[in-house]
Amino acid sequence: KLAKDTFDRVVAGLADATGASSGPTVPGTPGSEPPSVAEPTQPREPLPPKPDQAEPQPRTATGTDTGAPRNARAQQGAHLTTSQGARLRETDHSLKAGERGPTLLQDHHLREKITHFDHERIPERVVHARGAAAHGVFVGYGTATSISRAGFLADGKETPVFVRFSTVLGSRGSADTVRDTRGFATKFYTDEGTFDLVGNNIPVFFIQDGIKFPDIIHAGKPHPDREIPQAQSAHDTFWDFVSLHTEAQHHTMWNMSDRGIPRSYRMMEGFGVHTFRCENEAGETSLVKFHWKPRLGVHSLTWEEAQLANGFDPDFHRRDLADAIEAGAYPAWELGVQVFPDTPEQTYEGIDLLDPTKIVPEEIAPVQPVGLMVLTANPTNYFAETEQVAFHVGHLPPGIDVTDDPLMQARLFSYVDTQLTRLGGPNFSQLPINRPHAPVNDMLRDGFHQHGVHAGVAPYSPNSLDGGCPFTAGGDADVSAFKDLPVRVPEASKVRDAPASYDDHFSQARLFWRSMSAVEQEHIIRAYTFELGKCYEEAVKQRQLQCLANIDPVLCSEVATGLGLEAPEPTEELVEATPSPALSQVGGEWPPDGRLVGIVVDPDAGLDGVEAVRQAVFDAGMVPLVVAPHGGEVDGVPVQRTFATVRSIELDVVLLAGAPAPAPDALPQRDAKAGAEDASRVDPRVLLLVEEAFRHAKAIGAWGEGSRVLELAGCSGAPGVVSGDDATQVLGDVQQLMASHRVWERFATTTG
Ligand code: HDE
Repeated sequence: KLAKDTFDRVVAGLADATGASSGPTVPGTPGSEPPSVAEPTQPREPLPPKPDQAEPQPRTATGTDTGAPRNARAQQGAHLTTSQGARLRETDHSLKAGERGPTLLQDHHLREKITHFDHERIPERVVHARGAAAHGVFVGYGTATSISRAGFLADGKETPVFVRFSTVLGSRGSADTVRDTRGFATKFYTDEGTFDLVGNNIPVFFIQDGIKFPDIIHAGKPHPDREIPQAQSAHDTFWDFVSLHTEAQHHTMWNMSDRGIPRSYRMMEGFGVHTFRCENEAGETSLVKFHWKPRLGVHSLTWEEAQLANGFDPDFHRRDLADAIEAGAYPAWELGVQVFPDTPEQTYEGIDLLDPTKIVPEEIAPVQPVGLMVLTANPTNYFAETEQVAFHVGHLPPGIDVTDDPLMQARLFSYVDTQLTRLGGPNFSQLPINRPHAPVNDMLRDGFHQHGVHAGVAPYSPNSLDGGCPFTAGGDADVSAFKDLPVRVPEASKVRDAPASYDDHFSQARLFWRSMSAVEQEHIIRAYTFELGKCYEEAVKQRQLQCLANIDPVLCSEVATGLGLEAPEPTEELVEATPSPALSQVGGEWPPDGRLVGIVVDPDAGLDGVEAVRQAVFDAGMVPLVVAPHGGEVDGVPVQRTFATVRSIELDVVLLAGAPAPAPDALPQRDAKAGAEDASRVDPRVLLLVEEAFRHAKAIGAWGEGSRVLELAGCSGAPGVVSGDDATQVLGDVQQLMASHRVWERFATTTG
């Protein structure tokens, strides 16, 4: 309830500020303005950014407000200039000795233009290279003030945020829907300094100690000889490593589950992974794990959808995020915390809180909501913002601190180090997207790409020549971060080792497996079978089967059968694991905001009910897409997709308002088999759409002639397939089915 109030308030406030309506507005849908694209005839100022691209207020390198308008860009005036501001007469021809002669070295404009172009690319991130991001706002509920004095958590406090989602293994140009972990990194521009919560969509990690990070990443990345496969874990080096380094098995199980192929960034959970230490006003500390809970629920693609999307729309997640924000279907997450007493053991119910391969089930430590984040604006420029944003685990506000988790400790070192190469020097925090919104007065000086024009003569402390400025906070605990909590370090000898509790590598993988529904277990079995089936080395497959035997014998034997190998006996005792229902994605009902509803029409048979359904879809906060044999309009209704441009993966629901006959340019017809004659009377691309939507367990609805398509596709009367005479009634039934995301009973299972 609280979250809903806050969500409505944020969205309403935004509508007031921008004059935008809070409902979806896609071109061609009722209520939206037609886009105006005119050929330019006169010089004019650069186009202003769209309302969904409002960036944070620009600051100077030392943190003060520049007074420049939001979205101030390096584009001024109506005319083309050199980088020095000299007006250019033309830019289409280089300076040559005669029309057919050689190009002259003195052509500064040519050289400046080409040289800059030559240096447009910067090194991509060594991991998490492929990403998409958005601006938004975080609103505190005030419920966390008992554990942390961080000001951004106060009741009603609004803090601008920038969030970057990513895949881990693929390079910048790789596909979005690969099986992988997703990054979920949030920059809170708090009044007390920037807080980066650099998390993932999976709450555990492959390794317990940061020193192993290059190993797991080298194993997961493409093979060094052929540089294949791209953005995949289905290959020998990955499974070689994780089957030998068995602490990776829990994370691997999550990757093989539906969590490895999210439906949308908007429908992922996020986790801080490590345990943090929080401190309240009274100086009391507690141990805390951060969780992001999506308002739309946690949903995934099917494996076939993910594979199809990699080809048909490699930008599937990136497009989904930007479209939803542009349509006004703002994605939202509640930030929650699991809170544990800060005891010397740093364990909870026997679970080691410093071991990043372990979760604490929500059933024994509930996630308590502390604020709401709503993403409200797309980046204005991908490179300037999404590419240049630099996160760091050590960017912490007062009241939130690190722990001794050895993975976290290594990260504290790594993130600045990587930016030095990636962003070309130590001044990356002066880039607009990285500038804190709190005033900065840091005494850091010079270096590549220094934008600050620092005044004064004494960038050192103590000084008297600049009047002793800037002053430290001294003993004022309210304002100082890095308070250096007096946490006791156990008396110990230097040692390259881990505590005994880190030796348990299988019990939580088993807990996860046991918490899954039969459908989810089936998906996990098939994922392991696929991934290991893509390996060449039998020794690797057998070693991974041994790990599965130590997790669950049924899982192991099903995968072994798929691989045609013997299932080994467990080599470790199978500890009984109590299932955690919170880990399953099946069950529950969720809002349909921003979902895409395809409406297939037959222009030759009229659009009975289509307009009413479009309006109803729109009113429900979803996006109607009319699908027809050709573009343009049908009976005055705009067509958003043709049979040539639509594929099932894009649609959450398929509605059939007609049974369009094959177009002359359709796919080759089926040959004369039983029933083929009937089927050939409907465009085969429509049948394919329905067949795929059915296989992907999506809701399907039809009315009038559309019901004939269901008959021909052989799915009439099946679960989740609705037909009737009244179009809006059909839509109503379909909407109910959509609330649970998939028609789960359509999936076959072996374990249920
Ligand atoms: Fe990262 N990680 N990481 N990581 N990580 C990077 O930093 C690293 C780890 C995560 O959208 C890099 O700026 C080490 C855990 C995200 O810009 C790099 C270790 C978690 C992102 C780096 C870890 C993450 C990164 C690459 C083991 C989940 C993308 C570029 C000690 C809690 C942030 C960069 C963005 C990015 C190093 C482990 C999440 C190289 C050494 C655990 C979401 O510095």
